[in-house]
Amino acid sequence: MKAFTNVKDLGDLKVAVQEALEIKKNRFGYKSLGENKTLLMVFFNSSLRTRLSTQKAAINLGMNTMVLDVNQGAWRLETERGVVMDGDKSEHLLEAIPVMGCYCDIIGVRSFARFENKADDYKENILQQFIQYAGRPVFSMEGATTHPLQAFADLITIEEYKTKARPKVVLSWAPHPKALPQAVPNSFADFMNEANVDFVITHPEGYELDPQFVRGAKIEYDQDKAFAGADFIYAKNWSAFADEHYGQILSKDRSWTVDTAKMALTNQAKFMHCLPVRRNMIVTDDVIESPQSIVIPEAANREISCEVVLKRMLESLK
Ligand code: AN0
Ligand code: CP
Repeated sequence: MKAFTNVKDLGDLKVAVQEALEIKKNRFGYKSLGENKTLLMVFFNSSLRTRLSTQKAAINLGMNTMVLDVNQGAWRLETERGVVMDGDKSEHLLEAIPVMGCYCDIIGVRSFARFENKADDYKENILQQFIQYAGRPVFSMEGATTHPLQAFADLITIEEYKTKARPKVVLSWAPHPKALPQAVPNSFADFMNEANVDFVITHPEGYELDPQFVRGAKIEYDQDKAFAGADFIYAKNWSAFADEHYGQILSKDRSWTVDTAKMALTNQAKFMHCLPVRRNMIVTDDVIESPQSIVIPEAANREISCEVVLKRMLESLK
């Protein structure tokens, strides 16, 4: 595997989930694979889970890890070609990326949507430059438009907790005070559309996601109707995708917050969220603390989804 940015990079998803469940039983089983190999993690944005779970996955595989927080201690990076660099940016990505590639074998990159230019975000301007110029396998640790390590961990979690062959999985928009990217819901839809689940997306009008990720998924604008009979509720906020409102907050309607009354409409659904989560905006204290909440095992599976990706990348180096 030379790049990991979306579901297609995993090939057969059933095989990938099986591989994940095997690795989970024996997570140090490939410790020699990463011997004398170095992972570089490059963060343009904050992280708790991705930072720790990715390092842990690399450690499981016997790798060394290095972390660069671009905004803390590195030179400020210009990302656009052709700019006269007479401002506050001291170095260009076009030098920085191949230099980073000199010091490592695999690179992970976190670079969120900037909401300045929709076309640049949806071209994955920064991540694609890493893929093109690093000379190393590159994986997304959440790009501008996708968060595939999260969605893969989510799918593994659903596989572990499902009680029927084809569960009903509902992706629900929920309110949040700040504008958030569409990466998490995009990737969740990308993966659920390839999985054996009855997939429904619910959100207020105006929050339609990019059709390349939604594909044939059912859209239900009435949250209560969507929740009826659900086996999994996956809550997440995102900002608007439509051109005229791109990156904007259109609603902070707290009637969309996932609470006990809404969960009572479901088939005793498990509650999921990628975290970090704002309590009593996205989900009430009661729901996230209830036995139906599986947000912690979901986060734990980030180590496993990443270990599968790193293992496949290490195998491709040989
Ligand atoms: C980010 C997002 O919504 O994309 C990261 C989630 C994993 N969340 C925040 O910025 C709060
Ligand atoms: N879910 C997730 O990616 O969390 P972090 O932003 O803390 O890495």
